[in-house]
Amino acid sequence: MKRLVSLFLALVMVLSLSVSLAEVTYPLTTEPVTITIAVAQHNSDAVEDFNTKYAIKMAEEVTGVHIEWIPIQEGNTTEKVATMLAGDLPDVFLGLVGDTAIAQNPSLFVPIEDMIEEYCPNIYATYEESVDGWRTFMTYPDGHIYGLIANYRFNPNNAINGTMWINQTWLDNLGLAMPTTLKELEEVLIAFRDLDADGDGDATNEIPWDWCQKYYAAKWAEIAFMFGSTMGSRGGGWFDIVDGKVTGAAREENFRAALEYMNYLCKEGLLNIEGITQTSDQYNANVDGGKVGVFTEWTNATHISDPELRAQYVYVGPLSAEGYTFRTMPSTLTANRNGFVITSACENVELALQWWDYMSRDVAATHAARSGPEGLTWEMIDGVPTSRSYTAEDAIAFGYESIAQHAGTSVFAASMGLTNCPPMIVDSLAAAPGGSTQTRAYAVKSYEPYYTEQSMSVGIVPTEAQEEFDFATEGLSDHINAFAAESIMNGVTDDSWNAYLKKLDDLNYDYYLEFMQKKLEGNWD
Ligand SMILES: [Ca+2]
Repeated sequence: MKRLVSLFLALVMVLSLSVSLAEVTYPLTTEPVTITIAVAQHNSDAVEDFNTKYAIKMAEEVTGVHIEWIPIQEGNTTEKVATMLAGDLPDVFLGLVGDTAIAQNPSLFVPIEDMIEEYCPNIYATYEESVDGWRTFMTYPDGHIYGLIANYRFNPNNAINGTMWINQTWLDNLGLAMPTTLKELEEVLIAFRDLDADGDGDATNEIPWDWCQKYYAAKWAEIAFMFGSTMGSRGGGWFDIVDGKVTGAAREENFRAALEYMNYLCKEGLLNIEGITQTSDQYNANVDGGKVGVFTEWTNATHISDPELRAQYVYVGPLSAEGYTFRTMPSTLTANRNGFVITSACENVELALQWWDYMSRDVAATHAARSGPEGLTWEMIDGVPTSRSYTAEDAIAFGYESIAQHAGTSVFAASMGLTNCPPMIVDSLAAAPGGSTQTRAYAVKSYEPYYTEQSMSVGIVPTEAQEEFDFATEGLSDHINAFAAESIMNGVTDDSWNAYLKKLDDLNYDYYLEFMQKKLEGNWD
């Protein structure tokens, strides 16, 4: 009965829609039309067939446009996209191409600046209402717009990568207080190492603090921040910004201090030395297995599937090392101007635009495109899209038997829709009481006082400047990461530090900083 009611409601929604949007008639086509879309697939997405995802299925039913999906796993996209650009173009790239690919190959893409208002009336209205200066943000140096925005307009939850979590039950078992400084954390780690914190009778099977350089939310950067070093920030790179000036964070003494401290922790068995090399699967298995006292993650719910174990972990605010203040550079813009990009191979440009406009038709539709059917992982409360705490039973009731065991985790959330490339979402979901989104929001909030005053601007870099930069700074990131790994494993000496600095010079680090200064100012003259 409940199912019938929601079906009826969905039907009413569809019918009322065709009334309210006078200029667009659905279906968009009565002839069979197929559009191929290469799409960035979230690493945690457990659903193979995008056409079974709720909003996409509904879009085909209403618009009559069939999509043939080419999913490409995130983190694995560069080479595959390059191959496609070299000859095997899909009709559309969704969440896969960046500024550089477009600026370097403009003939492979369709300029759409004169088509948005006509073929995407809903999107146009949203941009006009909610995105200040959208034309400037989206227009390339050649004067064209090639993409429509995907992802959140801005989401505070996406400003940083990891937040830090500690097992409260272990603290309670050992009669320990919540640490408020890195020094206090060290005392806790010693107890986790030496005592049977989880109470299973074995005092040697705890990993006091785990991390993983191959996992975006658990890299050494998360520990460098505790020493006031912005190296590896989500919103930056190998630099800091102080009073409007880009500065060389890679040369700073606090970066060295962070690496030396990590080496000390590893030697003492307080930090998992495997963090340098272990895969993200290994890391997540350690965390999911309840072996870890302290870790950094998106939230405690990201990979812990057992709700009871998940509830043992609480967030720790940012901890500062002695003599330093925590510091990180946030990413202030999550909107992807190259979200939905039509290529020169597309024979149905208008239909492609209209299909994406249907996916973007209103606030609820944008959330459904990312988070699945209303009433499961999210719901409308007083007209506000709000995340919802849900159980495996709820998931089964909505027809998600095959992934119900992942209910409450990022795997389930990522399987609902276009996780990192939905049509632009103006405001992220409001927090559900007790839900993991709320926990993420609270955890992130505790970091906000420690953000740099300014972060990198988001203008499009001219092609020549970008090409010169890519060429001149090739190997710089590898050098920094290799030095960090070596230092965490074996420590830092004056000799190793000086050799590292010398090679930074050789790899044009000064030029790197000058480039970042120009980018910050948007000044390419
Ligand atoms: Ca134990």
